Amino acid sequence: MGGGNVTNWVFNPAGAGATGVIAFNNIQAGNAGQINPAINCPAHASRIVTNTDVLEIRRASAQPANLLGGELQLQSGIQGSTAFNNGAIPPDFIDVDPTHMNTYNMVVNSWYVANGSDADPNTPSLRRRTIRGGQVVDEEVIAGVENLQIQLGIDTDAVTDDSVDQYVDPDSPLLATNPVLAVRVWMLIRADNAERGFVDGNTYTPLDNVLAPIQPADAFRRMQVSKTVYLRNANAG
Ligand SMILES: [Ca+2]
Ligand SMILES: [Ca+2]
Repeated sequence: MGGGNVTNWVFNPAGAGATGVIAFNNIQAGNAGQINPAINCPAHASRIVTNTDVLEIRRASAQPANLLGGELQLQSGIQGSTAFNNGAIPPDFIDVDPTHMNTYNMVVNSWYVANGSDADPNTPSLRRRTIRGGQVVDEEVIAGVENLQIQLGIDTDAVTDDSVDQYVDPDSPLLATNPVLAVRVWMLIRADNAERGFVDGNTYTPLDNVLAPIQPADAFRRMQVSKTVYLRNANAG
C-alpha cells in the first residue's frame, strides 16, 4: 500500500551515510521531523507508536543496475560510494574509468511499530517500508508487535579490536566516533485478543538506557524477544 516519490521519504541521499545500519531512537508519535527533516509522509507519522525505535538498513543490490531517474541508486568504485536518484552519474565519478565503477540500486528497508494492523486498527504491528521500482511500499510484517527497541554495539577501544565493548541507544554521541559492529533488537509482542480473567502483571524492561519499565497490567498475554546480529564486513566501512 502507499507509495510516493522516494525523495519525499526518509531516504535522504545526503543523510547519515549511503549504506549501513541507521536507527532512530524513541520516536515521538506525530513528529515526523524526528525521523528525518526530509520526510514528508503523514501516514507514517500518525501511525508510529511513541517511544519506539526505527531501524533502517541500506545496502547495494547484489547485481549492478542501469541508470534510472527516480530510482535511488548507488555509484560505487574503489574510492567509495555515492547515493543519487536523478539517473546521472554523480559528479565525483565523472572522471572514473567506467570499467572501475558500477551502478547499483539501493535496497532500503525501514522497520517501525505502527499503532494498528491491517486486520485490526487497535492491534499494533511491526511494519516495513521499502522501495520497489522507485516507489515506497509500506507493508505489515507481524501483527501484535507493540514495541521495538534497538541498541548498537560499538568498539570503543583506542585501537579497535573488532569486539563490542558497549551497547548504546541509537541517539548516542558515541556513534559518531566508534565503529558499529552489532545490532541488538528487542521486541514486545502481545496476543491479538484480550483474555478474560487474565492480568499481565509482568514488568518488561525495554532495551533502552532511558525508557521506564513497562507494566501493562491489562488482559493481553505477551512475549518479549531479543536478538543480537553481528554485522558482516562491519569494519570495512
Ligand atoms: Ca530506544
Ligand atoms: Ca573492542
